[in-house]
Amino acid sequence: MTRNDSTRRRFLTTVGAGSAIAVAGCLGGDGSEDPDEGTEGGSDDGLPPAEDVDADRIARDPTDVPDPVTWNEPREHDITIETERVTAEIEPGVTFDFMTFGGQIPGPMVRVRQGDRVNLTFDVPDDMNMEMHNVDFHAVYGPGGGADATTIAPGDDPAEISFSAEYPGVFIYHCAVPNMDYHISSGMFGSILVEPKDGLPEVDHEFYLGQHEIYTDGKVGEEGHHGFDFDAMKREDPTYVVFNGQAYAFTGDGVGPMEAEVGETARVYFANGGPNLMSSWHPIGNVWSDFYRDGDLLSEPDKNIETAPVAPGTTAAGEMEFPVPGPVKIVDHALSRVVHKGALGVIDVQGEENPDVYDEDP
Ligand SMILES: [Cu+2]
Repeated sequence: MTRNDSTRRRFLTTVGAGSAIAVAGCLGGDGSEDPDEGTEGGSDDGLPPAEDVDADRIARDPTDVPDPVTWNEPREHDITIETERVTAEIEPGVTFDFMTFGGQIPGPMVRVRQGDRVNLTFDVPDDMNMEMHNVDFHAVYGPGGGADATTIAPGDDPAEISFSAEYPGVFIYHCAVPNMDYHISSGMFGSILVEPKDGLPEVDHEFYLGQHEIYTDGKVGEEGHHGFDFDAMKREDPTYVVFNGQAYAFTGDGVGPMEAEVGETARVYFANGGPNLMSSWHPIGNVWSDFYRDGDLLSEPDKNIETAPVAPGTTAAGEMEFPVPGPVKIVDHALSRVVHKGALGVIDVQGEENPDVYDEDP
């Protein structure tokens, strides 16, 4: 049994009738099956039943962002990152064994100022799986971005490293053991934000999203417990492409949309964990009015970018204004990933209509 129809209905509801995007037309109004579906992945014997979950949701709250830097002198930060295995739902009825930094996806955002010192403790509890783990920060000068010195096995004493945040920007961190593609695809990535000495522009909201691919041995929407499909990963043919580990998480049918008011501004930090696919990052019904390409926070941001490439292994940032109410849908504009694989999040913008800017009934 698949849930493709309900997934499609959810997408159509979320996108809304009359949406400017044309993909709705590709779905067919009759809910008929895509002839390609049902042939990918999975075994004829079906999946084992869904397992008990360890957490209500794998998706980190996108507002779970540390406060902006307010200090003007270098500081020291003691940070602990602990790995955690979590069985959770990718979408309702579909369970999967995730590997995480801190129990949710993406891993906790680390936020410091250029020149700050970070003392990192990295711990892999012995109830983790048999695999070694480590953490490679793209914000760190040093072997493996810290990975060489943090490689430990479950139950080992925690690893400790200390580094100076020498160069500003927003960066990814990820597990970088030899089979790192498997670990990242299971959820082991997050972001570290090194604010420039002059700080960042003030905004009303900051959101934190992480895109990644999940390669399972089931079909998309197939109820039950999905195992990991290494061959699909090697073919770079994911079952799901998701934001914060969960299909359609930040929609009305998921854990709920992100929220903003007309007249406010938002900056979205967008980590593409990959491990393999470029994201074509686009806000439907809006534009990245200031776009920090590749996470570069020193150059002047690019202006009014519609669809921005975000390479795997990158955290980019985009700022938006909200002059009119209505949903802004964040997508990977490789749209089959939106329609069929889960890459959709919504910012619900509430407030007064602004017909000077947009009038839907003139
Ligand atoms: Cu790992």
